Amino acid sequence: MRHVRARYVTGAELGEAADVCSVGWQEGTPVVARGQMAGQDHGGPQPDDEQRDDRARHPLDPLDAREISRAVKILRRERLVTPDARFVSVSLNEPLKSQVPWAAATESPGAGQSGSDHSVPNGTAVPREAFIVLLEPARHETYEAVVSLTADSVVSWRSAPGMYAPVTLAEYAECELVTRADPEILAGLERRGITLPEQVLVEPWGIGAFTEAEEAGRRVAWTLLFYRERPDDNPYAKPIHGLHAIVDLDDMTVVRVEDLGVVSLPPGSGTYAADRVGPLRDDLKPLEIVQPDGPSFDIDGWEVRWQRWRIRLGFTAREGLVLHTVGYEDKGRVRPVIWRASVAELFIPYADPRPFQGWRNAFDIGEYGIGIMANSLELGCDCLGEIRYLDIDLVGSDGEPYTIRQAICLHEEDFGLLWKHVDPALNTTETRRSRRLVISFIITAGNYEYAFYWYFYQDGTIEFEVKLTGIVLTSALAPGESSDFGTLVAAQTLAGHHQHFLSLRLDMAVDGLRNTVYEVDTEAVPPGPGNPLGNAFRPVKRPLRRESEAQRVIDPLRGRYWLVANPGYRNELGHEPAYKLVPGSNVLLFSDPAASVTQRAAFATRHLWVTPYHPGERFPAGDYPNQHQGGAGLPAWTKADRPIEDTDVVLWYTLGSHHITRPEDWPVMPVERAGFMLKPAGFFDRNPALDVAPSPSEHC
Ligand SMILES: [Cu+2]
Repeated sequence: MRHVRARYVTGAELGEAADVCSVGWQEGTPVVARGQMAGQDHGGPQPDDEQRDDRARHPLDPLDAREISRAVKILRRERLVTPDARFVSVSLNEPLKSQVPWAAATESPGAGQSGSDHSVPNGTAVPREAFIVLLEPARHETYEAVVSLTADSVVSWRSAPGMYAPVTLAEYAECELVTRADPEILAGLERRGITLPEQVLVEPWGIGAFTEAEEAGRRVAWTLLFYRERPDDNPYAKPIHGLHAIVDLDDMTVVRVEDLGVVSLPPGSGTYAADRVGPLRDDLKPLEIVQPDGPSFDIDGWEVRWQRWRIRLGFTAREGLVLHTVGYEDKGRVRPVIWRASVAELFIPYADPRPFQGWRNAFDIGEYGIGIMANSLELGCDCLGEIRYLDIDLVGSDGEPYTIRQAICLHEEDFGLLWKHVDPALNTTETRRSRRLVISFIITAGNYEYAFYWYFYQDGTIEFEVKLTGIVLTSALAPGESSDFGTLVAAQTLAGHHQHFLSLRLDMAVDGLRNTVYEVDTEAVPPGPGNPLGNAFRPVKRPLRRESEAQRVIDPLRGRYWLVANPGYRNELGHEPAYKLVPGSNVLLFSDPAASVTQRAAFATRHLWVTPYHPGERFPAGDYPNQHQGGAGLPAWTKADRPIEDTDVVLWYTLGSHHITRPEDWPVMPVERAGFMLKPAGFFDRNPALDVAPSPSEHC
């Protein structure tokens, strides 16, 4: 099923609703002020379809294809955008918190609001704006523009000097063609016995800080080459050793080619397709998820309602899925939990120190963008049960919008036990099954797949999980050669050890915007008069008062977690309402502190950073990590050591997955998981899932 866009109220309908006098949002029925319905009362022209569409959107709805088109059209009309300009992204320029009713409501005592009334304060419509990143290859410049769709004009336009725009999908494809056609590359391929360049896979990689003097100021990428002996082979089975092109992406020319010497191609084909792996198991009986009455959630435009949860969805070219205004309905009002959550960086450093292999690291968000890598889920079998999908609209390099159909997946899952107790004396059993709402999207980033899941539970818990799969990155070894920096997964095929670091940007709003973050460790009490039996332990809660105090690492042996509390309220038991961030398994960077890769990914040197909210602070490695020398983002902002107590805070959680490769990861890797939880801790007065009904006995 396709998602249903919010419905615009026609002028005729509005005329019938004579008492409508303010601009506002009500349950699925956006209405406009009578005064704005020109032609009805004021004799002006009818609003055209485009303006009408503006008003039918919630302020946080992602831009649709028509809005993307209009934004590009307005920018081309008002500014000197050359025909060669390449559009990197056109995404919603998100309104200020104060412009969105949910946030306004969270500022007042008794945080939260009833239902989902989206009335805009003061009767003024929130302008729809697009944030555009484009590059002018001939000028070697990156530009940022804000375009107002409401005012039909350019609000701001500036170049970003010295910043290198991310690589677009079109450039990625063109770089492959240019590299394959380069005479030096062709000669290098021939030296390796490869005469079919069209079967060579070229992967452009971000060059980071490794440019040479003659490449200074140029927007370049370097390449890894792989070969498909048969067109349907797995290219990563035949890494082409030692042949690399440095490509100027603006000019789309090969700057230089390096040939480090020939190593023969590994013999394997690395196939994993069903028709090429031999006999398939045939002993699984069907397992079907049936929801005869459909799923229990509602989707209204980009708002999702399930059980007590209220969530708005968004999507950007850079971050992919975004959660907005996550709230939990409690005693008749929606209590805010998160203002905005997304994966803000995805960084993968590799361990191998050999020439060029040592350059391998990727900032999949800052150098490319994970929204543009989203899979269309119609082709696979990624979710099971009653699925609802959302399409997303993005911009192509040429400024034309395109749609990724079924990019976001929503479904419910049975998740085993929610709670249970048997009272033997009464001979009673109370058992509740857990159901969770799953909101997900999956990307293909070159060799790897990342599947991102947000889970919402009936007891107020939110969980984030990433599933890593796809194909491990390989390099070729000479026959008999081995390496400490990877695992031999097939003859002459080294799967390099590496790590994956996700930076989750969690703009929290626990019962409102003013929150304080505490670190909570558990400590043993020294034996003595207060602990005569030596058994005592207790949690010790310490507020993180300034940014310098809020750069922390996990400590599982102390049971460390971080509490995001609202000091302005108390629950019925006297606790500050809070959510705790509970780390799962995690790891730190192994690269040297002085290494350029560490400098560029300094956010990954800590698991938790807390900053005061600033609308311009969105990406932990800075706005333009591509070719950046390092130090941008979190390390730069937090130098100011701003106070973070009882204020609007953003948590940045670094989630690391450590990947010492295994033979079992080849030729395609079974899913590896990593994640963390946000759990209510004093947010409620008791188990909030007591009111979940027992399952009908015929289902047990
Ligand atoms: Cu991995």
